[in-house]
Amino acid sequence: MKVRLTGKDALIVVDMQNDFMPGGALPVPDGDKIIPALNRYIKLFSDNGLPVFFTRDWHPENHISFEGSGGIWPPHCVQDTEGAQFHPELFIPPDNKFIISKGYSRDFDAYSGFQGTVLDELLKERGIKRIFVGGVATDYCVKNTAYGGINLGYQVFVLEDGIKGVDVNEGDSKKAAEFLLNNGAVFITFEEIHR
Ligand code: VGL
Ligand code: ZN
Repeated sequence: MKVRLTGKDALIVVDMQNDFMPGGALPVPDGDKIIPALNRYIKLFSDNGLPVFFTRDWHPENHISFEGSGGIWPPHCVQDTEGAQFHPELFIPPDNKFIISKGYSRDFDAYSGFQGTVLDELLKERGIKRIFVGGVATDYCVKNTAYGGINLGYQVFVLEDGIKGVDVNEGDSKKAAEFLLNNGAVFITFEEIHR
């Protein structure tokens, strides 16, 4: 499918933070391998004057999602730590970009970039109708952000060449992709964007 970008499109890059990359606290295998592809999307959107949103996991110490605090995850993406920083090779455009922090309260977790954030307001204010979602992890925050967007009325494109999953259980990422497809998401690759 060929897709032509319009002024009603926005890019959402999910959680490309050090702790989710190989060597980090909660690594997504090969999470860093999608950076060149994501950078191509980021430059394309940015060059076309379209907004780019970067979500980030931004947990306090002792966050409920952490093992030892009742959760299932090793501590990760603690606010203001190196692990919570974006990967140094991720291209952050100088303007028309937005950082969306989520999971910032001790007692709430957020797999979706829309949960407890102003992401929906920022998109609606700008007249955005279609969102293009990439990043990590396919089976958690990408899935929930894309699904959140669908439920809020956006047409959602998932970047097939710009996502990676953790697959705690084998097949989780595949299931997440099927779930999103069944709910109306469209999977695209960079080559399918008309330029
Ligand atoms: C994520 C597990 C815990 C994600 C965040 O970004 O997909 N996964 N917190
Ligand atoms: Zn988290």
